Amino acid sequence: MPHIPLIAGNWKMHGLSQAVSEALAIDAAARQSSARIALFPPATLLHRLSQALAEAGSSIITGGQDCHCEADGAFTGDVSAEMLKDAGAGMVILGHSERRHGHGEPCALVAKKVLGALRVGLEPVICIGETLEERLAGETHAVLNRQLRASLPEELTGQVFHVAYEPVWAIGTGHIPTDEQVVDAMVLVKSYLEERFHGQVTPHVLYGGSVKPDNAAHLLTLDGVGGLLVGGASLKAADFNRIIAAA
Ligand code: G2H
Repeated sequence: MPHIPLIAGNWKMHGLSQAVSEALAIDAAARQSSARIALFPPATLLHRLSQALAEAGSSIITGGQDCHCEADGAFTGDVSAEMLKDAGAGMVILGHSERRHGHGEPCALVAKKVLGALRVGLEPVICIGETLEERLAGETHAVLNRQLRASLPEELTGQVFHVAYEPVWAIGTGHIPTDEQVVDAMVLVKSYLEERFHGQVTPHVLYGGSVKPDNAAHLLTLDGVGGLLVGGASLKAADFNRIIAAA
């Protein structure tokens, strides 16, 4: 499995033009770090931010927060993987719970989007995670296994991709799972990947959900955690840079 952690900042629907300077301030910390750093700004900022980072000689990877599965067509409001790539992206988040639950995206659609990303060489970060109701009903393992099986397309073989475990009840709530719960999910994901790919792929398996500067270092010590997907705490360089420093 990879030794270099991946620290990813998902800006969600936050950020106007001036946020580009925040990304450049994050670049300053990224240069001191051996971790892989990725930023997922809103689509409107992707090109500008990618360009500014490239001009600064930054190694930060940029990415989209979602994409359509088709390359182009009459899909009002959608953005294709080709367009993300053209705007400078190297990665794309797919199947985030805010897409699964807020936009009713089923696993089968996530799998198609993964194929769209791979078509142009974007690294998909495929999100999975159980709701609180599912956890309380003892269904966590079944849900995660089902999401993995159905969101990772059959055509996925040796390509580069990543998996983010984000318990829905931990997202933006300040509630962090126990160490045991995080490790349990990591073991499940890694067992699934091992069984299916027999060591041919080495995805980063990220933890996401209320990651903060004060808990990042600890989360990264947990068995199997290969990086972090950070939402709210990635918006300000002052916070995100502390998380980068913890990696
Ligand atoms: C989970 C996470 C980023 P936050 O959605 O993907 O957000 O860190 O705000 O819980």
